[in-house]
Amino acid sequence: MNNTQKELKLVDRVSAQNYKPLPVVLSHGEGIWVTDVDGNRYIDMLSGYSSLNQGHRHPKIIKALKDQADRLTLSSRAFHNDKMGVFLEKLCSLTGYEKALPMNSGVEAVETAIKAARKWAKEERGIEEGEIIVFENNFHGRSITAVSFSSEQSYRSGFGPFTPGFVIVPYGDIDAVKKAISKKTIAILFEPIQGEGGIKIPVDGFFKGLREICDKNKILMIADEIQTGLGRTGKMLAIQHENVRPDIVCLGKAISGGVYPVSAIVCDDFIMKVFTPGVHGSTYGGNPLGAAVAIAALDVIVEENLCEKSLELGKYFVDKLRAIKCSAIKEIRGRGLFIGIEFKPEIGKVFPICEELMKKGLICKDTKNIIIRMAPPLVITREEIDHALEQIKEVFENIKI
Ligand code: IF1
Repeated sequence: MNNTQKELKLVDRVSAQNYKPLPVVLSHGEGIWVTDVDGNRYIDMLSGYSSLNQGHRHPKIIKALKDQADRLTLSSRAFHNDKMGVFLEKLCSLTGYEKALPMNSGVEAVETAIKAARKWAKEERGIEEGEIIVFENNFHGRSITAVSFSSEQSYRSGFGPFTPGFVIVPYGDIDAVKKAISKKTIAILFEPIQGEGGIKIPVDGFFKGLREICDKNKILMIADEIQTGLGRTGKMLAIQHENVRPDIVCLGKAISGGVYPVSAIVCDDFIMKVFTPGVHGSTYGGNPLGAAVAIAALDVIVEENLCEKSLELGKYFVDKLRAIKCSAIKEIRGRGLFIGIEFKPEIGKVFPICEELMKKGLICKDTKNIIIRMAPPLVITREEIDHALEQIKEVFENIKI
C-alpha cells in the first residue's frame, strides 16, 4: 500500500464522507505547484476555489504569518489589537468603501451582509421581516440560512426548517427581478459570476440593471465576491467589469491567500452604522494573526499586478483552449483566469476526465457534473499555461463521443 492509499483508508474510516475528492493526497505546495505524499507533482488548477490567487505559501504572506505568530495571535474583540485597523483600512481603500467588518469564513460574511440589510431596512425604511431577492443556482455557503435559499436539493434536503425571507428568480433575468420586487423587498444578493453554478456569466448590462432597480426602489445591492473578488476575474472586483458599485460586498477566500481563514464585508457607513456594540461579532473575527496575513495577501495582489495578469493570461488561456479540437466540448467561457469548460450532456460526467488530467499532472474540479473549472493561481506564467495546455490537449483529443 502506498502513502496515498494509506491516507485514503484512514480518511475513509474516520472522516465524515461529505466530499468525494480526487484520490490525491497533498503534502506540499509552492506557487502553482503541489506535491502528493508519494512524491508526484501537479499544477493546482483549482486554487482552493480561488483562495490561492497568490499561489501556495507565498513567501511574503508566510513571513507575515510567522512574524505575527511570534507577537500576538488573538486579542478577541473585547480588546483592540494593532493589526486590525491597518488591515481594514487597506481593504477599504482597495475596494472603495468607507467601512469593513471582519469575520472568518465566507458564509459568515454572507450572513453578516444579510443581517446588515435586514437591520438597515428596519431602521431606515421601517420594514420588518423583509424579503431578499436571490438567484437560481446560487452558492453562498452552507449555513442553514444560506441553504434556505439554495435551489440545489442536495444542499437543502433534510435541513429544514429554513430561514424565510428569500425569493429566488432566474439568474441574469432583469425582468424576473423587476417582477419579484414588492413593498417588502429590502435587498438583492448575487454572485457576479456563478462559480458552483458552472462559471455562469450574465448578459452585459445585468449589473447596471440591478443597480437601477435598487436605486429606484431603495433596496440594497449585495455582491458576493467571495470567489470572484480580489483579482480572479481580471479586476479587483468582478462587478467592476461593468463599472457598477454595489452597496455591500462580501469577501473571503483570497483575502488571506489560502493561508488562514479570513472574510469580511465592506460597505459605507450609512449601512455599517446599524452594527452597534453587542449587535454582531465573532471570537476570531479581526484577530491579529488573520489581519497580518490579510495585509500581506492584499499587498501581493497589488504589488504583483495579479488583476492585470489574470485578465491577460485568462484571455490567452481561453483562446488556446478554444483552439483544441474536441467534439465533446459544448462551450468554454470565462473572465480572467476563472474559466469553465462545459461538455456535451452525452459525456455523462466529467469526473473521469479530471482523473485523466490528474495523471498528466493537473488537478482540476468538476462542477454540475458536466463542467471542468480551470482557475490556477494568478501567479502562473505564460510558459506554465503552455505546459498545462499541452497536457489538456492530449487528454481532450482522446475523448470519444
Ligand atoms: C464547499 C462551491 C466554490 C462561494 C461563494 C460564499 C461561499 C462560497 C460565492 C462560502 C464557497 C466553496 C465552498 C466549498 C466549495 C466552494 C465552491 F463549489 F461549492 F460553490 F468555490 F465554487 N460565497 N465556496 O463560492 O464560503 O464559508 O466556504 O468560506 O462548501 O464545498 P465558505
